[in-house]
Amino acid sequence: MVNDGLSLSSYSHSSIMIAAAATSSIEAAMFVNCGSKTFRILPLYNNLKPVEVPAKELNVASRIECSTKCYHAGACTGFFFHTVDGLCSLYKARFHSMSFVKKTETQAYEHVLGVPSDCYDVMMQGGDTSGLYTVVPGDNGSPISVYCELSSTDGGWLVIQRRTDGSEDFYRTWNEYRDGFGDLSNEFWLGNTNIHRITSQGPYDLRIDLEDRDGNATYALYKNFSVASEQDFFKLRLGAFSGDAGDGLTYHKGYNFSAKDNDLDSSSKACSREFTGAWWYNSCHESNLNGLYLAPGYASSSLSWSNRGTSFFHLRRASMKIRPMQF
Ligand SMILES: [Ca+2]
Repeated sequence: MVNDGLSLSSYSHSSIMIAAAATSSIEAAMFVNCGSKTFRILPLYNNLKPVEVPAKELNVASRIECSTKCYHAGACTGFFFHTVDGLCSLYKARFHSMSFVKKTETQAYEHVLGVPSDCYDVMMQGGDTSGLYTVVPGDNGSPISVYCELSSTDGGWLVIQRRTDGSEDFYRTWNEYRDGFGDLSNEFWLGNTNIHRITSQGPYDLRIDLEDRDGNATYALYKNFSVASEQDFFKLRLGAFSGDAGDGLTYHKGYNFSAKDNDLDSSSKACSREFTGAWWYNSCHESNLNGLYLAPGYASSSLSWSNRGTSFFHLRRASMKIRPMQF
């Protein structure tokens, strides 16, 4: 075992691939119930072991027995189970706050808190109907009302933005984007502070669904999505792209959020006012999902997306949603 002391925040993509590759064979064992506690498997952390010394370590016959030990160990928040030698390691800290080294044949399970911290928790606790839910992120701050997209095949998504019909005004101020606005059941922005709090809990996938004026639907998926705090200007953090929509967001990676009353972009112009939206403008954009709804004229001044800046598409619908990066 190489003690390279990797922390999750500084992970290379190859490390994530190692963890992700282990997911397919263990989907049947996504979670285990023990008493009133549910432990969900977190494949991102599989084949890894925390550098931190466990609160307790013992040999057991199965992961069920390991979860029982965790259940009875008071403050135990999760465990790592070695599927070959049966070593059961109990921890009292949440995994996303730890550093890891490689350890093959290890599965990671974390206790699902009583109150869901995102829509994946809602799903794991039995939620199967899309709609409004209340979540409390791991910072134990104030509850957040969210819209969860839940389905038996591809559920657990927390929607952070949606455009459908132009009924909501999206040309708004920094504070309105910070706090969120709109109707969670239709058009809205969840709020940069809320998005920051949720995505601070661990690595998240971002899925963007788009529909152009002719009804053609495409999507873009990004690994490792998060939004920084207001102190750090709600900077966009983003990993690898996949999908059939073209990559319209990587150009914005690492840039501040800007609104019409707060120009924090890298252009000498104010991109927010130039393109009548609020976004992580660079100099200026390859996507403008908070732009005016189907405004006449150039698509780039409107709710739009481009394929690496080559051609801009007017969009009729758009939505952005997140879930823990573990599928
Ligand atoms: Ca500027």
